[in-house]
Amino acid sequence: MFMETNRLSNKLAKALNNQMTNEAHNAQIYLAYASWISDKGYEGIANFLFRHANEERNHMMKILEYILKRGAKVTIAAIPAPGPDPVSVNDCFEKIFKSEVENTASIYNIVNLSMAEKDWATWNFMQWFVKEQTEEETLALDLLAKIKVAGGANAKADALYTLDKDLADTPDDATLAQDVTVEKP
Ligand code: OFO
Repeated sequence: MFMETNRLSNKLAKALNNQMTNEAHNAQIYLAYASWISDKGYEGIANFLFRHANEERNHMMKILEYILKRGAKVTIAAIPAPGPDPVSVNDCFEKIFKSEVENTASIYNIVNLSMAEKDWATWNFMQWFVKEQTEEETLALDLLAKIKVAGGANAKADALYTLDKDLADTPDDATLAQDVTVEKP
């Protein structure tokens, strides 16, 4: 008999494996939207979204590493397709916000599970994702604010042109309320 070295419950291992697929799915969404918008000629926005696809893949890898390090089994599953292309830049940003909010719900679900099981290692690991999701939602809300100023669903070509230029230089990370200081509001 070998000694049991798996430090994750079946339930948590399953939830974390699912979350890996969610992150991969989100990477596909960003890739699809970036390609769609690049085809429309908005390279600044496309670049921003391509960079973000990489972030989602990194999230997936982070979870994969964690599962392995806790001695549980990683199962690589099929990634669901990203769904239909957006119909406008406004629709694209709304869809991004929606998928980030859904992802937050699924992260919170794992936090709840880890708390119920008193698996503090997983709880602690997941706090990085809780903060990351706050950042991702802030970023998505910023996109919605920008497209609103540009005219929302009726945004005209010149406003979209400016938005495209703006997003080309937008940093990948948002500043969170908890990171704000008097010196750096
Ligand atoms: Fe993985 O952060 Fe967005 O979804």
